[in-house]
Amino acid sequence: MEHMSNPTPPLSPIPGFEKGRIYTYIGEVVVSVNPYRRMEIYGKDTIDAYRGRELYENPPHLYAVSDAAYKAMKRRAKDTCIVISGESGAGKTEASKYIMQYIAAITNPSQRAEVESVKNVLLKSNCVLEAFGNAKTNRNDNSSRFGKYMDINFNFNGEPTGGHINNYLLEKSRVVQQQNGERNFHSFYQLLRGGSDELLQSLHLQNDPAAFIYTKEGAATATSNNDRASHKAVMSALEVIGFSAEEINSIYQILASILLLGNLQFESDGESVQILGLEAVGHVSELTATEADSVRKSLLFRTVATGGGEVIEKGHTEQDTCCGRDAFVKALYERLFGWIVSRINSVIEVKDYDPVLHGKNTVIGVLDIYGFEIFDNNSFEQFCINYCNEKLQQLFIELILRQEQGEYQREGITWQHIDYFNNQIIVDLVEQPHKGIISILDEACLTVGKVTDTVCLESMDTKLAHFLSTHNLIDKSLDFKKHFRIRHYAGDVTYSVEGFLEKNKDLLFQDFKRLMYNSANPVLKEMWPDGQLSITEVTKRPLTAATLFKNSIVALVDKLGCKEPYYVRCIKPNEMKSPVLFDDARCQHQVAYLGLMENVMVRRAGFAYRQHYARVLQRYKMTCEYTWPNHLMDSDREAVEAIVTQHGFQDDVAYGLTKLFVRTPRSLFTLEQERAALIPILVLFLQKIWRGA
Ligand code: AD9
Ligand code: MG
Repeated sequence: MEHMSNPTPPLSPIPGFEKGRIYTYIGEVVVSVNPYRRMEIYGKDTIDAYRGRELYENPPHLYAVSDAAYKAMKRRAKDTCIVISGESGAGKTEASKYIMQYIAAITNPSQRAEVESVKNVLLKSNCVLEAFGNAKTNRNDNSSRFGKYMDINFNFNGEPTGGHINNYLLEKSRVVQQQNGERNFHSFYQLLRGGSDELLQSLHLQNDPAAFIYTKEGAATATSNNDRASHKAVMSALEVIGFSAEEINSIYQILASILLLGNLQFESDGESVQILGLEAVGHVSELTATEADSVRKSLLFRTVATGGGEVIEKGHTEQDTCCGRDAFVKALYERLFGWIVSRINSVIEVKDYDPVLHGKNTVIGVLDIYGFEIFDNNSFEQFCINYCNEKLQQLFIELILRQEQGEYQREGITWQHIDYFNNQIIVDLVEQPHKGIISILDEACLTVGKVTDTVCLESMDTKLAHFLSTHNLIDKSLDFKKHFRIRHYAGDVTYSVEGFLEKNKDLLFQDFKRLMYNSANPVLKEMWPDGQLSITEVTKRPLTAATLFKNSIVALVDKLGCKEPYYVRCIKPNEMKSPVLFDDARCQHQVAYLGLMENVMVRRAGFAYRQHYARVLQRYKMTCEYTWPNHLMDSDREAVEAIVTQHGFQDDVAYGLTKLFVRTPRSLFTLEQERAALIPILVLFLQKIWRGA
């Protein structure tokens, strides 16, 4: 772990990685390197070793930071959060699961049934959300295609009483199209490969992903996921969480409808559009509990209100039919996902909690969101994902600085300012009202008439001139006026502007909403409350996808900002998913953009370790003749001074009002070693006394 505190060179080949030492610290920030292999460091013994211990008492581990967050929450009644960041495939989701498993393992020692059941649902929810929200991408076989923030609620005893999951912008475009070598969401393959013949028959499906347009691309794609086993696990998780048989069936009916709708073919004779093969329409109507003729009509026509208030049906062009259908299935999937999350929330929400009766309710939040992405072709989704990562980087900078500064001020210690690379300017470039990229996109979407993606790109060029002139942040370039490039904190990303406006508008004909609202299936109906509006009541200008996303991320950052933060920074060691390859250049790049060097510098200017005097004393008093077994000094602080002086590292510490600050971990290791050496002697000594008595 020493390498992190040595800035030159930033990261040289690390023997630790091959030996399986995948965690290190910068202060309290855990830096983790994805091992790409199963590690024997998450078992019960390890959990026991970390339970209730301080950060430096054990080798670096996720469990230590989880314990720190838990202790802060329990002892000081603080809301805390653990923010996990890093690029796609760096290990965020795995880390979030280990954190949750740890918290589950160390709570509720008395095994109270209601607490166990909350824990069980929290743990099982991962499996379900991953099935519906993750997919194989070219970066990660199990890539999160949605952002997840989970609050776990605790009562005054520190036992989990419930939780709440917030999900952020599911990448729904994946339902209809995937890049070469990628897959649709796992859920489709799990159903097709794992569903029983009987189930598939009832859903009018073949058990072959290659038979469906939406799953064809991914059908032959090798993945490390076992779809059949996962299907079983998801079914059982749904049951454990409390989904009824009808609800589970409805979920599969929706998935099947999507696949069948995707296979529909349309034909135009120049005047009107027809659906080829009406049998499938019949199946969709059966699966969605709607009228076959209504399904057909929603696909081919849209109801419009004329200027005079008259309502008429207007036939689609063939292209509109396809686009309308794609928008419909994307919305079906997105709403299904949203409904699953809210259904889980309804099970785990804290009920009947009376703060007067039960004491303060505190939370630990765990954030696992999609990592920074650069693909060959980057679209609107990558733009949103990367903007979100910019926001989180902002938060990291602010909190880490604020936390340090605040701590030194509170304890009366002089603080030395360290300069950071501040990515605020890139955040502004994207989100600034009236001037940023999102505003320009929104304006283009609201403009009546044909504003194309290219026209929008042109207007970016003029409107973003103020950014261009002062900072070389955006580069409207390159070939054929279809791209623009942003200098993100984590690297340059070239976005293809094609489809940006359509994805931002995110239009769905009201006819589809009404169709679903009129379904005889209550689950489906519940997902489409806005379908009850008639065409004349529909709000004309709903918020755009980018603005909705921005608002949700701003709210998230606010939420995190008022909690005590703990950080896990994940690093991807190589592009090959190899357990033995440590690509220096790739790692150095990540270390640089994650701001880890500045983080190290702040810690070096400051102190790596700080602890309350009483706690230092309790742990190390045996290593000093003046403090063992008890000290006779006026305060714990003086006793700690005696320990520090006896070990000769008085130049490496500062004495705060309530805490001892140690500059380098080395001093602490000396103490730890001495303590470890003394323990057997002490045990012998105590045994002698005991026998003598
Ligand atoms: V993304 O932004 O959602 O695309 P993540 O979440 O950062 O990404 P993930 O946790 O899914 O990455 O990790 C990718 C893969 O690395 C996993 O599927 C595992 O195969 C592997 N991995 C990650 N962390 C560990 C670990 N601690 N032990 C073993 C790991 N394998
Ligand atoms: Mg993930």
